[in-house]
Amino acid sequence: MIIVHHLNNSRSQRILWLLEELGLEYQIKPYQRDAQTMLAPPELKAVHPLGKSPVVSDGDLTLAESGAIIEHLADRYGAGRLAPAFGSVERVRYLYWLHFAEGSAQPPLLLKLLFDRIKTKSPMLVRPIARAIADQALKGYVLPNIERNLNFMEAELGKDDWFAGPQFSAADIQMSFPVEAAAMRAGLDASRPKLMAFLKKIHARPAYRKALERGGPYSFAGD
Ligand SMILES: N[C@@H](CCC(=O)N[C@@H](CS)C(=O)NCC(=O)O)C(=O)O
Repeated sequence: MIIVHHLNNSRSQRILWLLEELGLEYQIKPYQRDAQTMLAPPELKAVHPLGKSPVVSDGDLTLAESGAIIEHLADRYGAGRLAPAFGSVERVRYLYWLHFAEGSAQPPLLLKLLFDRIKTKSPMLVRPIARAIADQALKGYVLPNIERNLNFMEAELGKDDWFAGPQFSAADIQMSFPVEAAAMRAGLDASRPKLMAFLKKIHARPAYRKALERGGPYSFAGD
């Protein structure tokens, strides 16, 4: 039995969605973020030393890192579904987006989340200074990188219906988190119609909805 160590409002929602798309049986072990810090509870460190979610137990295997989990599950149980054939151009695009999501798209989104929090939550006495530093980092580095990434993603989705090509793939599941996070808190809006249409299409998929039912509330609020 596959067990998904699932933290509320987190990337592990993608794994539930993938498992629903593949029609596999699985168990959810739920964990709750600390309401103040948004961090995962210490129990997750007993499952994997980094104590982050998602982590999947699959028989003797314990695997963390969403991209690796998605690739493993699609290769082991997909029987050709949700992953383009080895040797095809789409396979390379698939690999690219599987890695881009966490390697390039998420870091500036996480930095924005942190700097936005510093601006509103630092102690009153130092808040003006904290705000000035955060604004400088946001303006000089974070926001231009988010903008460039979103422009690139929008242009790529103009080439085909999905990130890796004409067929829906697990790369779209992996990319859903940064696209959802950008829509929630980084200004992605109707000015980028391809990305907005992508969100609409994935949200309408029965497996996406089923995964939400099983995983519980999901607001893309945390990282
Ligand atoms: N690159 C990792 C990131 C894992 C990660 O940061 N997970 C977040 C949830 S979305 C987490 O566990 N945050 C709580 C914490 O850091 O304590 C992946 O894709 O699995």
